[in-house]
Amino acid sequence: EIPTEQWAQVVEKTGGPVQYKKIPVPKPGPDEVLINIKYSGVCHTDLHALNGDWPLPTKMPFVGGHEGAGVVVARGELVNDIEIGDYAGIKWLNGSCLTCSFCRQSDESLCPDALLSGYTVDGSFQQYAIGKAAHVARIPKDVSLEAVAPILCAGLTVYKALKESGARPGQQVAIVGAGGGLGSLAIQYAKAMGLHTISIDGGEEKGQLCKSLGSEDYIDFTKSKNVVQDVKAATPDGFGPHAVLLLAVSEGPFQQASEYVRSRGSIVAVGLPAGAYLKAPVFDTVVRMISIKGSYVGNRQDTAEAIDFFRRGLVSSPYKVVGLSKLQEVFDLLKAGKIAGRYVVDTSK
Ligand code: 8ID
Ligand code: ZN
Repeated sequence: EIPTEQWAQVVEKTGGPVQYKKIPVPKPGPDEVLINIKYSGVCHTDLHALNGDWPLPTKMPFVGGHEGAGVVVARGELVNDIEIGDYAGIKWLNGSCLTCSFCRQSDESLCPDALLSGYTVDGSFQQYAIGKAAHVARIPKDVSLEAVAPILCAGLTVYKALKESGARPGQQVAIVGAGGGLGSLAIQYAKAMGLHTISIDGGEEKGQLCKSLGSEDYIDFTKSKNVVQDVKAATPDGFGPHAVLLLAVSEGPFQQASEYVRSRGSIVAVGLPAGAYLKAPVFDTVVRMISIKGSYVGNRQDTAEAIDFFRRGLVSSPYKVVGLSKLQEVFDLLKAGKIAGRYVVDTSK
C-alpha cells in the first residue's frame, strides 16, 4: 500500500518560494530504506539551503528537510538490521562511504562522499524519503515521532558540540542563540550533563523560554550595553565561561566570543551565517590559551546517545506543529528571527 505519488515541498529555484506539489514516491536502492515521514523539524539549515547561502551547491530541484521522523515501509535487499514498521529518522548525514579514513574512525560527517539530506539528496519535507540503512536514526517505539524530530539535527548537533567543547560537569557554558532551535536544546543537554548555562539571545519571549528550560542567566543582546561584561559577570569568579557554543545566524558573536571566553576555554562554532568569518586576536588566543574549533552534526553513536537523552525525558524541544503545506510561512518566521524553539511540520496536512 505504498502510493506512487505523494505530497512534497520542492525548491525549484534559489530563494524560493517552496512549491507544495505532488511528486513520485522514490524507490529504495539495495542498501537503502524508504521511510514514511510523519513529522519533520524545520532547521535554519533548510533556510540556508533555500537561499543558496553556502559555498556548496544543492541538487536542483530538491526537497529539503533533515529532521524527519517516521516509519520504515520498504527496504533494499542488502538491509537486514531494520524491520518494516520500525521507527526511523532522516538526519542531515543521509549516507557516507563507510570505508574512508574518516568513516573508519567514526568521523562520518567528514566523509568526502557524504550524502546530505535536503541538500545533495532529497530530504524529509515529503511523505516518503530515502535514507541509507547504515545511517538512518533508530528511534525507539515508545517515543512521540513529532517530539523526537528536532533531536535528529538540533539535538544531535548541540549534544556533539557540548562534547567537543571539553566542558566538564560543574563548569559554565555560554550558549549564543539560546532561544532558537539548536539553542533551546543546548540549554537542556548542557544541564543534563551537569553544566551551568548562560543564555544569550534577543527579546523577552526567548528570555522566558531560556529561563523556563533551566538556564541560570539570560543576556538580551538587543538590550545589553556590554555583552562581554555581562557574560563574564554571570560566572562565579568573573573570568568567563569555560566554553562558548556559537549557534547564532549572525557574524557578530563569532568575532566577540574570544573576548569573554575564560582563559584555557574553548569556542565551538556551530552556526553557519552566510559569508561569515571567525576572528580573534592572536595575542589573546596565545597567552590565554584559547581553543577555537568547529563542530558538525555527529556520528551514528552520537545520534543514538542524543535520542537516548530524549527517551529518558532529560531533553525535549519546545515545538509547534503546522502542516507541511505551511512550510513557506515557517521559513518566513525563521528568517525574521521570530521562532522561539522549533517548528515541526506534519506531512499529512
Ligand atoms: O552541524 C552543524 N554545525 C549545524 C547543524 C544544524 C544547524 C549547524 N546548524 C546551523 C544552522 O544552519 C544555523 O546557521 O546552526 C544555526 C542555527 O540553527 P537554528 O537553531 O535552527 O536557527 P534559529 O532557530 O534561527 O536560531 C538562531 C538563534 O540565533 C539568535 C536568533 O535570535 C535565534 O534565536 N541570534 C542571532 I540571528 N543573532 C544573535 C546574536 N547576536 C543571536 N543570539 C545572540 N546574539
Ligand atoms: Zn539542521
